[in-house]
Amino acid sequence: MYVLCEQIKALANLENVPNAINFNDYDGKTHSLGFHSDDEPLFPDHKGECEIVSLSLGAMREFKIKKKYVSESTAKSTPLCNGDVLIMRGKMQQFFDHAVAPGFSDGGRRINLTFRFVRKANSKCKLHKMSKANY
Ligand SMILES: O=C(O)CCC(=O)C(=O)O
Ligand SMILES: [Mn+2]
Repeated sequence: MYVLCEQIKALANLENVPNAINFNDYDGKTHSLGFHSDDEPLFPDHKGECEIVSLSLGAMREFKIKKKYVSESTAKSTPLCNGDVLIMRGKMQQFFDHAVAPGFSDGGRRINLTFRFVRKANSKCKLHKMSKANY
């Protein structure tokens, strides 16, 4: 896992190695993720910014983005295909929501990994220790 985090650091030109990975398994076209933002207090740095690198594997799905507190009909979308890397950074989580829409798929399975920086990680966490995180 740590090697993968190092590769993501290089690929996305990150300053540090991510110390957390979130795994999503979309098993078929009905699985989806509603509008949300990853704005939990454990993610942002001292400037209130956070960096999340998302790797898509498998079936294509539609990724939607919209400003917070506005209608879902205003959302913009982009397809995420096998091998695509999407980077969410800056204050995006503060001002925008994102979602993975149902239905827009060939029906196959999609795996998504999001690489993150948890600022107040549990010091016993192996990945956190290996990343030598100091944030
Ligand atoms: O599956 C995706 O592309 C997005 C996943 C996501 O937004 C999340 O895990 O918070
Ligand atoms: Mn998210």
